[in-house]
Amino acid sequence: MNGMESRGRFGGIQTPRDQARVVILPVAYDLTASYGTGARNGPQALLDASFHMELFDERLGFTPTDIGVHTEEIHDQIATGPAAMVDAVAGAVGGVLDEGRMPVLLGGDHSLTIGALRAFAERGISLTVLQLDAHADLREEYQGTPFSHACVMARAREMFPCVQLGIRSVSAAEYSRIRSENLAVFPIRRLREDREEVAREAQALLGSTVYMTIDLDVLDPSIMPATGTPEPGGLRWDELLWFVRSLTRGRRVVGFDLVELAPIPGLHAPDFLAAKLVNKVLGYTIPPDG
Ligand SMILES: [Mn+2]
Repeated sequence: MNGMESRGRFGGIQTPRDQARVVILPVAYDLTASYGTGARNGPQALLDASFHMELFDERLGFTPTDIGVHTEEIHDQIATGPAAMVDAVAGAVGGVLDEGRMPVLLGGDHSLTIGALRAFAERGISLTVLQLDAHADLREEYQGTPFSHACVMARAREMFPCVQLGIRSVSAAEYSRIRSENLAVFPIRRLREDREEVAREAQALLGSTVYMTIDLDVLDPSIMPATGTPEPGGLRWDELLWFVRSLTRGRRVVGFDLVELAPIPGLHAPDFLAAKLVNKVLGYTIPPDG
């Protein structure tokens, strides 16, 4: 049923695009990286790792990719800058939406999310953005562009309501804004104190339709060192899966992205983690029966 085995395709399988329910868009982009670079190599490393991964999910009892997954060629960085990159991503995601398929973006820089959300906004799709991240990303502008990875959630909030979890690094201005506007930002401290209560509060804020953006730096650097701006005190693997599952259950997830994988040569565990996370999220959000 699955297409021919091939590297550069998620899980080494390829369903023809016109039969796929999910289209994976790998985007090699890190133009706005401010500290560690190399996120442009993230998509290739994730896809390579996914080739060695067991596609059957032993907890779920099925193979998430059986729903039909098509991986596009890796989109290369557009040198003309962040705004052009956001436009390109919006176009690619829009094409997937117009075919009635679910877009999954692999980054690359977190600013890709702005383009993805714009595609939904342009089509009048209403949704809530669920962000899992160490950073609030609420800066209006950063290093001369409003399309920086540090501005993702500022742009997202112009389009959609947002729920932010796992946050443990904010600027003074971001801190003030979160307080004064009473934004739905759940710091990691609260996730640790009482995750059931945080999940209940977040569920009440999420609508029935969700777009999820996962910045890998939400995880602890001990298991995810391969990211541009690692922050200590992050989630463990099982904690992240618990939140993803709790917050998406019963909701329609119309798309998601996994960003900021910046592979470390010779250290393949983070690449494998990222690949496995995509498979897990697919399994949680789209059961084979629809
Ligand atoms: Mn981040």
